[in-house]
Amino acid sequence: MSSQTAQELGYEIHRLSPRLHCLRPHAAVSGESFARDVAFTLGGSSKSINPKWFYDDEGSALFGQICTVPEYYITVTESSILSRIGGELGSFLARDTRLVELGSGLSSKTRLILDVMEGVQDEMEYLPIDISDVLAESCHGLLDDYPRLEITGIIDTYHGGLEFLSTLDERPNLIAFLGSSLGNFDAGEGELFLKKIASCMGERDMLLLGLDLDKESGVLEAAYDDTQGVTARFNLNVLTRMNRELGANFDLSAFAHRAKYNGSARRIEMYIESLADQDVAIPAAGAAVRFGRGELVHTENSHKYTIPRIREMVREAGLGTDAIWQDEENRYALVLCSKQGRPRRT
Ligand code: AVI
Repeated sequence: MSSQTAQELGYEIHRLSPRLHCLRPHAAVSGESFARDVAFTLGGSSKSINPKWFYDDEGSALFGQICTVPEYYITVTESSILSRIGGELGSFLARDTRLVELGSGLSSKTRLILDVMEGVQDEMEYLPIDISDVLAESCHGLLDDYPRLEITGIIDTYHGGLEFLSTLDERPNLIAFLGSSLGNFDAGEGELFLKKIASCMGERDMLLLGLDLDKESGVLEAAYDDTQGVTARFNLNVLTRMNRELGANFDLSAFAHRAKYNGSARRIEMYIESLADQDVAIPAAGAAVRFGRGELVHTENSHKYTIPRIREMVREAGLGTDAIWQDEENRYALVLCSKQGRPRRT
């Protein structure tokens, strides 16, 4: 893709090194849209905060820490499956398959896929898409370790990044959407997003989807309320962000983190509970919000899946399931899908 096309699509191009450039939309997510959004979601009788606001620098770093706490089995389990299936995954890749990653964050699991690509390809291309600036930082480390790798980072929403994908040349893409991030979409929205991904896929593209499987509530609640309190800090950090960016006056000691498993909806729900009757001003949002003692502010859903449900969602998105890999305890699944069913290289 030429730099002219990127500019026509409304991206600023930042050349960070000869093998790394990042694209950022001219109209980046601004403080104004954060203010507008929280004014709306905290303004009604049932309060919520969109989890997309979790990921400022501190929130992204805290999420990185969550991935290492013993109770949060998701990251280690996914990584162990990826390490185990390397050769098999490699058999699905062409010599020119480009890796596209939605929500790459710290790119830690990316390395496991790049290791597979390194065994199959002479030149490797990686296109991470993430709303957070952490993307650029993590890419520098990858360049040092993979001398044959070229990276184009897209600092944008998933939707923006997927639109960008459709402007690229005909090389096949392996779109990785890992960490069970699909689970954070609202009910119904995840299924729609899967359809959106499928609509951007060509005949030679594949999707590698990491999804957390439904399990005992105790295991799930511990994963989202770890004993070190990292998830609590991650959840409450959104209030600190409002204090800093929107001039709000949240007293963090008057709010607490809560995580509950909702069995009928098959999801973990995270909340921030107000520990007192209190009023909070959010000047940049032009809002004064009253919280009652015990009132819950919904901050995140994390949906959990069964294998039949995954097969159904994939089918409804118009894709076929080429492979499903699980860990020994059936905690987590990695699913490879494509439009027509991908033959393996022999
Ligand atoms: C990013 N996402 C998949 C995480 C999850 O497990 O739902 C976010 C998270 N929230 C609390 N802990 C982790």
